[in-house]
Amino acid sequence: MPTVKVRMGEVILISIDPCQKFNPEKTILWRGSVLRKAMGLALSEAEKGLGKVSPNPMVGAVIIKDKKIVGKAFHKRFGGLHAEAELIESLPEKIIKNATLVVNLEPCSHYGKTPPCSLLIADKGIKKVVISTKDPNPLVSGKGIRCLEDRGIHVVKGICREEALELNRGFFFAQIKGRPFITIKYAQTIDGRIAFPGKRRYRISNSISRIYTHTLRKYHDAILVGIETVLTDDPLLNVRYIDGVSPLKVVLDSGLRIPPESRLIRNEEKGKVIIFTSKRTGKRKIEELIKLNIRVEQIDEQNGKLSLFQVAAKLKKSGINSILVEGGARVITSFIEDDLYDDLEICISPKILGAGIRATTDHFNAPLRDENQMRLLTMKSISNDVWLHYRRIKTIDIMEKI
Ligand code: AOF
Ligand code: ZN
Repeated sequence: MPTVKVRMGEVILISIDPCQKFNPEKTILWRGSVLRKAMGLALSEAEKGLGKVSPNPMVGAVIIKDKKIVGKAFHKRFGGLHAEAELIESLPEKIIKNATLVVNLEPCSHYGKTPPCSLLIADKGIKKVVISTKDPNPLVSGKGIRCLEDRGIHVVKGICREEALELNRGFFFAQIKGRPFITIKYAQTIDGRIAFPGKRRYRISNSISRIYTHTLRKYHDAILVGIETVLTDDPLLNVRYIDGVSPLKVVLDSGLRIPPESRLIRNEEKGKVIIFTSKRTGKRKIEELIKLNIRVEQIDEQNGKLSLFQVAAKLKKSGINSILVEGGARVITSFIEDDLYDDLEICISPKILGAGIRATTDHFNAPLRDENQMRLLTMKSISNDVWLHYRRIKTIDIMEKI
């Protein structure tokens, strides 16, 4: 039975329960919302590629024949077959002929790692293709749709568009804007403190909120923190408590103060840590870290801090479509000051600290800047904590143009 599934708290995604045993014979769709339900299933399929396909988008596909879903597939790994090709290869030719294909992204039209899906679809005699959105990739953008229409295939567009945009927001945003989608996340007390003064460690959010934090982590390609956070908290920055692939871990460390014995370096999963440091950092220190399998990138400084524009550009070049900024205050302030953020995920926990550090530092002064206007996407209570998810109007405008 179709269910309403809430993913990451902010998206209501109509989907077929993925735990339900898939029985193509019995899956008869209701009239009227047939396409939305089929697209819900395609989106659930697509999401199975989370953590495995980036920087490619997550794509799922479904075949409908005689009003029944007869097959489903998804893009399984970066460089592998696209969802449509996976699906077409898995079914007999006579089933595919004259069928309807439902897929959450415009089928591609380029010769990349695999031949164009749009040609394959046409060759196999599919008569109707249903998509959520255009592919913003300039190699495809509209050409896949045109290729299908030129071959007499009816293309229905815009089904579950919002959900599809949300699922691949990093991919869409990075394609259009040329930088990763950036989410700033922090937990604060009800008196607005994110930490004690000095180096004392203190946990603000509750243990159930922690699971949500790890869910946020697995929906991003990279987690970024400043060196102060590493020195104070000695974090692992991986996905725990839930299943999921850990993102790339990024540390901003202009003086390369990171201790080789920190957990981030000791527990390093191969090639999963990048440290950005200044061009003034001595070669010896850098070499020591490289020997430990850590990637170190030297970048320019602006106003005494590392250039976040270069950080964002280098990460995008490394295939990172989305970044979760996890603090501390200096780093959060810098991303806001440099206009490099899209979403805010703020946890408010019923604790009172009195003296302590705020999310933005004192020198920061941006009263009522138009740039910072946001829309509340969701508000949820997790045990005793409240989570606010905001998105900038600027970012919403960009996504709406797709
Ligand atoms: C589709 N179906 O399942 C995916 C698509 O490097 P390649 O050759 O795999 O091409 C990657 C691009 O193809 C990617 O940037 C996006 O535009 C599109 N991804 N297209 O028809 C799929 N994953
Ligand atoms: Zn393709």
